Amino acid sequence: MAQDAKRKKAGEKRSDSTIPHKRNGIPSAIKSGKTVRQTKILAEIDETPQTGIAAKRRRQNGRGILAAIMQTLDMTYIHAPATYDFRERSIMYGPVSDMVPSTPIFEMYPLGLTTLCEYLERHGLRARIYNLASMMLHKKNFDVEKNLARLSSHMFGIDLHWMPHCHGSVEVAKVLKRLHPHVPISFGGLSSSIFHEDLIKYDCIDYVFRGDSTEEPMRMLVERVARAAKTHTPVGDLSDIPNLTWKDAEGTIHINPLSWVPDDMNAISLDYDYPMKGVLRHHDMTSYLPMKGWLSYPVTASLTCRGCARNCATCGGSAYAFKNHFGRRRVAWRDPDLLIRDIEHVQEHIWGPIFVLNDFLQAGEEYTHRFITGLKNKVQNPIGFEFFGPPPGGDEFYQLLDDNLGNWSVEISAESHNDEVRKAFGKGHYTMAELEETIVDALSHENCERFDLYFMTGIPKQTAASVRETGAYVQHLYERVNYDPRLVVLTSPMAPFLDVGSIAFDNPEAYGYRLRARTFEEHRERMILPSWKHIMNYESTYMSADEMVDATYDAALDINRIKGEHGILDAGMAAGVDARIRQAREQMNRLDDVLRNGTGRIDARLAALKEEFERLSESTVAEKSELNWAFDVKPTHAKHLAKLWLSNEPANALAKLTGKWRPAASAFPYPDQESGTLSPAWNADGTPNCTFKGMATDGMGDGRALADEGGAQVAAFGSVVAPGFSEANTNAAFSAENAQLEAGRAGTAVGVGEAAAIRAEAARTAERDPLLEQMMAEERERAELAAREGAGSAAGASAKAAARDARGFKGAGGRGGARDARKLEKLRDRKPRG
Ligand code: B12
Ligand code: SF4
Repeated sequence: MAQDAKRKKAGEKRSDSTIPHKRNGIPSAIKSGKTVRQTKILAEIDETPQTGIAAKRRRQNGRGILAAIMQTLDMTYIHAPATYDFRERSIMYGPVSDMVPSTPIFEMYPLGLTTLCEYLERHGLRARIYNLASMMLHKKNFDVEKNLARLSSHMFGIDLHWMPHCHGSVEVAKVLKRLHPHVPISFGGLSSSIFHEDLIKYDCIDYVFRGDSTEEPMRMLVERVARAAKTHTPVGDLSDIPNLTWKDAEGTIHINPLSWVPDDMNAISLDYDYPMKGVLRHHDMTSYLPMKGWLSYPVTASLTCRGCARNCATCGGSAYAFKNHFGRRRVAWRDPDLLIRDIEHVQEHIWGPIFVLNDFLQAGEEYTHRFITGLKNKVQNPIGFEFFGPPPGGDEFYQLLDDNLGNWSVEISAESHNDEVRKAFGKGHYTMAELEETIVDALSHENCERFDLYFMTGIPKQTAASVRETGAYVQHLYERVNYDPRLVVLTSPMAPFLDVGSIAFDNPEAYGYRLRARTFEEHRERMILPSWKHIMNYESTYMSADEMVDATYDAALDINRIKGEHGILDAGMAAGVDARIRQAREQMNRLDDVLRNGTGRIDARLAALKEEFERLSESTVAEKSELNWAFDVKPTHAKHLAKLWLSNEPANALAKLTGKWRPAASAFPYPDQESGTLSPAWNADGTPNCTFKGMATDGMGDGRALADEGGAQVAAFGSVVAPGFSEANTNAAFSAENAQLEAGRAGTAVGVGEAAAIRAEAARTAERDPLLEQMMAEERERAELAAREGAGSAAGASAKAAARDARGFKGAGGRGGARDARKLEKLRDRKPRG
């Protein structure tokens, strides 16, 4: 009773009444006993025939207690699919993932899982990654519950970094809690940081980490939870762990200050040592794979920083979002020497292309020079750089790339060809004319391998007519570069969500949006609607959802036709994309018809369309393998891999014999994570290190702030600021938010419900429509059925159903992806350079 009253007071709701209610790994509860459900599942495993895993388990029984002790890890990170039961549901995801290598269930896990694991390993803890989404995609009829039941860990961590995982992450947490009721479950990632107050209210979630740097806070918690589990003592008070939102033994919610925001990114490992050693240690490749088909297309990423100096209106990773929701007031850079070493080390073992993400040009001239000249004679894999606008220095800068790299590529997202629209989006810091110049400059350089240019539909002020003009603009652009096939233009919709935590999400009306989902639960509901048009959490006042779908497909058709006609894209591939776009459009019409004119349960009506939905939810707006770059495997790769295997396998086996896991930490030394250095926007002596128009009074920091030409404050001392940053190219809301911040930063307050990340007026619920109501009624029915059958949740009911083969989704990788990439490279090579 007392517990219930406290929970009510804390605003907590019981989302799963079947879960025995022991809070957050209170270790007195960490017993060897299993729940009825867990015992049932393990019994089922043991009743299976004398083949496969069950038989293997029996064979391993001889190792008994030793193996059981050894197999309990301190931490297991699980990456969930975006929609948990995607294998059973019929959803036309559309082109939501066409611009990333993943399939529409977004099986790629955040890079942070590798840095978290490595950091824990380095500190004597044992951690692994378990990419559940990848397992569900790769393995026919993969049984989620049976496999999750087998995991043995003192704590679980589930990433909710990207909002599309709001459905899958929570459903997996529910299943895990049912199977391992005494093991605490933690959440983390950018979206978790925003919705931490909602997440902690779930019975199945014990801890939520906020912020973009959780390695050290996580180490503090895992150490305590693991120690408590081993000694059968309580975890105790956690109020000293930074960035943590948690529940105590009574279920009372606590929000610790978001005070752990390191100023650089040098204490973490991005050298891919951990995942390679992890695979060898656990003898399990699939659960570490970052995406479907990765083995045939082993792409890797290098991150230059955490945070961003720009303020694009719809971006949940903008300076605004980082400042308001993740407590970051300056960009945290990775030292260029470390970045170079990361790249060198990665390519010893992995032959795929390396994407250098987050524009390093923001860090200034010195950083740029050190990084690029430092790469000379060290890069053998294809390498590409993401820039947020035309690089300063134009031709001279590209010459620097040519002088130091034998093969480089560039990627820029212009979003719209229309300067007004781009300005409203927050990319008014350059004009389209300037972008054209930079494309011409880049392509005039011999070593430029490709230049990827992205457009996006659904951004502020963009009308359907403007989207449809994209084709004509792209035609003009290709004419200007003489149809150089190294220029690869792509377009996609802003889908499925307008980023939570972005300026536009927090101020939708000011940016011409009507939100269809504001709260966490509303987002979860939308994830199971019939198509991407329905799932979207926003509608623009400049074009309806239907207009957006149509205009997106039209623009994509035009761009594809231009590329096909002029040999930028292989004619066969272009014809395939053309057919798929047209079929996808027809399928959307058929779906509307089924929804409008059909009767009975919606899920039953959609079931017949499932196969087509899957086929038309990839490579629609563009051939997905266009994203791929060709690469070669060299004998040195085989040599290094053999060396890695030889130096790890026998040692791992030896450790196993003594009932231990051998550490999988990086071989390189890294310091512990701390806070400390100043942002490149400010010099060490406190003077501004960027173009600004004046000083203003800051309500947050030390009183100083940068001001724009009108004298308005644009950023406080110490916060992230891009050169040329001004109110004109961001927006009024930014200043308004800054004014609000004087009273304390939203999302970083420590009182429950006080200055929450989502302000009260923004947290009001969105309007519901009849389709959503009907689908939610169906979900309730499923949940009731599941409860009667003892599975405990709607998703559990689906999971119990025989899982269908999910190989309908291909992703950008696979042998087909690599073959297409080679074909396209040959096209590009035909073009005379210079
Ligand atoms: C790099 C990047 C990517 C890379 C990701 C590489 C990778 N595997 O991580 C690529 C290009 C593949 C990508 C794709 C997408 N991205 Co992206 N991406 C970014 C970018 C530019 C930087 C992210 C970053 O700095 N990460 C570093 C830090 C913050 O994260 P991290 O180290 O991985 O993890 C740390 C913390 O987040 C936390 N954490 C993370 N997981 C967990 C789990 C637990 C249990 C705990 C405790 C902590 C924790 O701790 C980690 C270690 O300290 C941001 C924009 C920005 N400026 O931030 C957008 C951003 C994150 N992406 C975004 C989106 C929407 C996407 C896509 C969904 C787009 C799409 N529709 O295709 C896809 C999803 C891909 C998928 N899963 O398959 C949005 C997310 C908004 C939101 N809240 O949902 C952002 C904010 C902006 C944007 N629109 O691009 N992205
Ligand atoms: S440049 Fe814009 S879109 Fe890219 S991460 Fe920064 S704010 Fe987001």
